[in-house]
Amino acid sequence: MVTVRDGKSVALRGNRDHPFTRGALCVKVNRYLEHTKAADRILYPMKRVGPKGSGQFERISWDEALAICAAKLAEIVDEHGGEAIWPYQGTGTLGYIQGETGEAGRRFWNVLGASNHDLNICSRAGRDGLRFTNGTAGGMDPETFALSKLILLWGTNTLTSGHHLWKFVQDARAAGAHVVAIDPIRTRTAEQADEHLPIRPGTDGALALGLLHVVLEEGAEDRDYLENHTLGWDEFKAEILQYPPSRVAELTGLPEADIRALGVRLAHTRPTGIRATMGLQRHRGGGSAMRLIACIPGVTGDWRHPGGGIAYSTSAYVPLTVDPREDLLPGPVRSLTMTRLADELDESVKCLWVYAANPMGSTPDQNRIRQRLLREDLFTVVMEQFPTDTVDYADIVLPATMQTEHADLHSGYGHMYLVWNEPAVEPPGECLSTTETFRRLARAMGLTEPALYDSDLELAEQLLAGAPAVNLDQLRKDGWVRLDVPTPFVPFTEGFPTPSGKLEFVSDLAEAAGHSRVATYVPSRTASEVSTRLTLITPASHTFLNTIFANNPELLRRSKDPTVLVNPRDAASRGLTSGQPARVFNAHGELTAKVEITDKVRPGVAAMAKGRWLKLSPGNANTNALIEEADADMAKGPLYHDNWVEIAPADPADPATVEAVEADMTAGSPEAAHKS
Ligand SMILES: Nc1nc2c(c(=O)[nH]1)N[C@H]1C(S)=C(S)[C@@H](COP(=O)(O)OP(=O)(O)OC[C@H]3O[C@@H](n4cnc5c(=O)[nH]c(N)nc54)[C@H](O)[C@@H]3O)O[C@H]1N2
Ligand SMILES: Nc1nc2c(c(=O)[nH]1)N[C@H]1C(S)=C(S)[C@@H](COP(=O)(O)OP(=O)(O)OC[C@H]3O[C@@H](n4cnc5c(=O)[nH]c(N)nc54)[C@H](O)[C@@H]3O)O[C@H]1N2
Ligand SMILES: [Mo]
Repeated sequence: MVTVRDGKSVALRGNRDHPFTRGALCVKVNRYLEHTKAADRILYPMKRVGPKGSGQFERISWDEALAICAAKLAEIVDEHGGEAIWPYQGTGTLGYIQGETGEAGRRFWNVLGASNHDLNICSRAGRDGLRFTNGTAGGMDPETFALSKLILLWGTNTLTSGHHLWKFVQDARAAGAHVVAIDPIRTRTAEQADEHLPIRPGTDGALALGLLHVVLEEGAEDRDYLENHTLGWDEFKAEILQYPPSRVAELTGLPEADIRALGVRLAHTRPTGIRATMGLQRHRGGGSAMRLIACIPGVTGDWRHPGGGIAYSTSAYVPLTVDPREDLLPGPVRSLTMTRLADELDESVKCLWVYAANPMGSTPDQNRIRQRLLREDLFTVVMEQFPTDTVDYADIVLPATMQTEHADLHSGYGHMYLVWNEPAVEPPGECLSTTETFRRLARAMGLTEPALYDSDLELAEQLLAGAPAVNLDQLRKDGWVRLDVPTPFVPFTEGFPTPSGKLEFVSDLAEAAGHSRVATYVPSRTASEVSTRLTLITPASHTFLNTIFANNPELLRRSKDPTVLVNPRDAASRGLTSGQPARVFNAHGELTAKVEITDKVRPGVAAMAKGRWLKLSPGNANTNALIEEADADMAKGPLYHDNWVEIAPADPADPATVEAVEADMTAGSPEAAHKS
């Protein structure tokens, strides 16, 4: 909620009446107003005046910017066909009107016949894995964790990446629940848990099978549930029996006694709630791991109880879609894959249109992407709020509004509410919302399709057609509404949305898609090899939201990054000392970071948070310089936590050492980000 005085936003607070957030904001969003007014905010359209990548621009009018874009798009469609345009949309906003879920702009792209964009960068591998088991990625209402007696926080850093859930974990604890974090890193969440299992990365599927092995040893499987609500138990049971705790201990690097103890606890604690989020599916075997973990409640019968089951994302419950009007397409178009930018941004692409995305900072294989963006015959447009590393490669930059300045409908993928975002202030400078930019662009191109000109409120009405119980006027007044589900919400009481209507331990769909028919353990890349190198994990930063806020001077200071966490054993064998600048490198690239020697990471693991801006980092690189462009087992998901790296002390004479860049940053920041 924004307090406005004289047309200016002066205060921001959470809505205390909201049942899920209860008014709490995170360290980042607490600074949101400050961020909307930041000195480096992009306020006007700009065109490139220096060489590609130089970040040198001059201000132009919207009329000129639209005329340039319209002419260029028309020329490309004429000469190369619409598929030469790649609308590269990211997750900068998840709003249903302005963001990825609402397909903002998609109708416009369909009229031009632009390539389709597969926005698979975040959570698709896990989603697909869950769908094979449950028919949907939707699971527990996160609020029902308050009712769980055993909570497994599995590959998720709740206190950093979704802290609103924590209150419900604490409520459960107050009622006697035991909380276990399963994570190769002792995160702040793991620190707060009752128990931490520092699992070897990418071996979670093996752990799931090992825990179920103990459940069987205890005779605690729910036979009635297995018989009536699941498919393929005999085959799956045979799979489980291949993973006794002794073998699982070897695979996961966890003590056999700990696996056994958790298995016994799982066997006898109902309800058990599993919170497994995106962290554990950023691996080669990530989709299969989610598929397998989702089998646990099928064996224990946990779906019978509120507070039992698995929760990944609640997006599947949000019934809002805006019709992207595929009928406007001139014919079938190819799909280009968000995580495959370095490969697929080839000569066949003549225009890269980036919005709510920062591929230079977010997408794997940064160094190859940079080379691609330098191509002289590529026309690059970036709609942005800030002068990101991607903006530096733009030919045209279009200034974008922020949340306080545009209308939107949100859901959040961790709760069961719809939220309305009413603009609180006028946009600064000449910033425009995504929808308004596409409306103006359509006009500049002389397009006559009426659906391209729907207003934000018309789009909101269309979205809400999927939720007949929700009235837009009421929602605008109240700010939020719970989805049309009971409280407490227990899913799958009427069966599972799978082909068999049951929870599927065996899946024909999985087999048809080239996976094992029975849910099985697929190790990650780095878990399937023995090596002296380190597995790099690059999870959420506590102070940034992906690359958002990473140019805020205070949050940048608080991040204390770039830091690479290394276990004392691995530091010793490399001659590393704490606080020392080091090179982190592999075949794809390298960066400079300060070494932190700590037993927070298990041996064999190096950890660095995601999200830094390259130009505010030593050596002009962030973790994505080290991430190979390679696919997870499902949905071509990225492998952000599944790469080998080496670490060596940095050459003190190298200008890219941490100290040199820190001195640089304090001298010029945040304007340092503006090169012109
Ligand atoms: N502060 C903050 N919050 C955020 C974000 C942010 O950037 N900053 N990003 C948002 C977005 S877009 C997303 S998708 C979510 C992501 O949030 P999460 O789903 O929490 O994902 P990650 O941060 O990638 O990883 C979570 C944890 O998984 C662990 N992990 C990595 N590999 C493995 C493994 O093989 N096995 C197991 N068991 N654990 C593993 C990591 O060590 C990490 O602690 O967070 C959202 N919230
Ligand atoms: N190494 C590593 N890399 C990762 C990950 C990881 O775990 N490790 N996680 C990945 C994940 S989970 C995700 S979701 C992706 C996210 O990657 P991206 O899709 O690139 O998303 P962000 O970095 O959050 O934001 C991109 C830009 O959107 C802009 N933006 C915000 N709101 C708006 C708006 O309303 N309009 C416009 N035009 N722009 C806006 C912001 O200023 C920001 O610069 O990153 C991935 N990158
Ligand atoms: Mo994400």
